[in-house]
Amino acid sequence: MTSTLPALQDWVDQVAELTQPDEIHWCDGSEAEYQRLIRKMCESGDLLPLNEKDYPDCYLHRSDPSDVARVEHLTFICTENEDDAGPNNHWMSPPAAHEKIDALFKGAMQGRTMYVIPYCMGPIDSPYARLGVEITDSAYVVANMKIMTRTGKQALKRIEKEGTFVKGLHSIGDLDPERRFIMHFPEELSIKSIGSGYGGNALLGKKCHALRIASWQARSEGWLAEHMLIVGIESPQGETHYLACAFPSACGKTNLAMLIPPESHTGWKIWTLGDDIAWLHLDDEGVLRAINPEAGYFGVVPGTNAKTNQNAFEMIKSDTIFTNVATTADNEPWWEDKQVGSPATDWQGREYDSGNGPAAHPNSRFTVAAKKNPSYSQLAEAPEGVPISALVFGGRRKEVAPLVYQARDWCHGVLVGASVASETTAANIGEVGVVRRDPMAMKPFCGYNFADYWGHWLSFADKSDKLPRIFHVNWFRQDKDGKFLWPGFGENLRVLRWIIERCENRVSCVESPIGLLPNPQDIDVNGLDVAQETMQTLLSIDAEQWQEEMISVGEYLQGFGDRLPDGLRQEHQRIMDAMKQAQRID
Ligand code: OXD
Ligand code: MN
Repeated sequence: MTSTLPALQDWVDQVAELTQPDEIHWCDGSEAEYQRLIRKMCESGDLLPLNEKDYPDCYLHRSDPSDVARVEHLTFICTENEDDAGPNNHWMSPPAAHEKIDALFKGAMQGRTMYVIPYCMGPIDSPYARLGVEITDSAYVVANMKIMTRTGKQALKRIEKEGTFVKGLHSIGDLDPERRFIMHFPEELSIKSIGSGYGGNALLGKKCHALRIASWQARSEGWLAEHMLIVGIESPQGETHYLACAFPSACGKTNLAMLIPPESHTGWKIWTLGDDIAWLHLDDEGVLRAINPEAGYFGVVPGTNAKTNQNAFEMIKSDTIFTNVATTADNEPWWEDKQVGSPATDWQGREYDSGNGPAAHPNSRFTVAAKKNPSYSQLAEAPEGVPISALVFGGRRKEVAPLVYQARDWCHGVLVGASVASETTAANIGEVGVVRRDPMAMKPFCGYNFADYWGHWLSFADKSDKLPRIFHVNWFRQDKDGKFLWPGFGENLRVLRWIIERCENRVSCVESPIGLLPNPQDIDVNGLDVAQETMQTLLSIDAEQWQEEMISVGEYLQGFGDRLPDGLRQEHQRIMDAMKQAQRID
């Protein structure tokens, strides 16, 4: 196959010239092609079939033990001007980056097949969708991209019609961490990634395109590309509200997107539109609408069980690619907190020995089509997306942040988003459990200077008076003995209900210097074993802790120097003053 679009054909030819593959395969995105690749990988040992009876069409891939997560320290934004990448990114000049990485791509595909994957991020007929082509030498990447995006003929047709697409070049190289780089060239709409076959480093449609490059595109085109799930909440009366929620990696976005209403909430329904990424556009009426650019889930497996996420638990019983989980003696996939079965072989293929650490890697993943989710919303296919009532930020914080609060207005909401902090998780290589600032949960994913990004966010206030309300939640608050104060999971619906009531102006709130808090009695705890005292704690704000928090936020923001938008600086000052004022009154 070839393409009628010279820009595409020329690029494919140049890449082949550089990387010297044995053959070139243009992916048509068909089921037959997927099955052929699966068979080939089973023959080569790249995939291991799992128990066919209980896990039909499920496979296990074991990645190189040095290649198990995103590598933020090896991820670069390569813009002409270093300040455009900002202090939030690692930067390299485009010529230096191309030279460095092209040297590694030289001959990298010798003896391998080069796959060309045309893909569409978003519903194929959506004006909000964007196109890309990934070239890779990994059949595992092709199979995952088939599940995660809309690949193949229709995408190619649209690329040839529009002529614009993101170029993503990927090779697993020799998997040596010393020769591993994930480079982004937003000004050229291109990505080059080598040395990793794992997740966000290799499935270029996801973090590299749909967040880093798209955030750049979004700023120049007037929309937002965000690390947000999209969920619909339908009341027993049939009223549905859509929320887009940003949480740092591995903080429960997938669980929240597929929440199962607790027994106490008969008649409530949850509709999943996306679990990781939202592209947000203002429509002609000024309503913010969201599409999910992805078509599948690449979710963290450990912790998934019938109680925490029944939908995911059921959905990954067939047609799923597992990466780095353990297996049981009868070849079923196994992971920590699965709550059934026990591990015989760990994620590295060794006989299980608890002395070697967890059986499944903490960042082990499932790849599965979104349509398999029992709570999948057909509106995920709607070209116009869904209208968003509320934007919700959150982090994993043992203390400081209350269960929920509302930002006073859009500008305050941008500050709330910019102040997000969370304890780090295994989704990135690095220390786990330390609090770091993760503005809008985009620290690893914003493809340009955060200061400019906040400016872009602030500019929406001038474009529409129908913007969503903005909230902050924290499901992870603990008491002094380390016990979670809030039950989380399905019970989070109770908090989402308060958020919706606020959007509908149906419930009052308590004003505080940090924002608008619920009256404790307005969060329905009927049937829950949560004492009123605990609710008070969950909704309390400790003046001293908040003083420290806001000083630390201020210092963080100052790190962006003159580029920091005045609007954000003033908003921060406003909160500092309000806190001082409140202390004087106390
Ligand atoms: C992800 C992540 O894989 O955020 O979604 O790390
Ligand atoms: Mn994510």
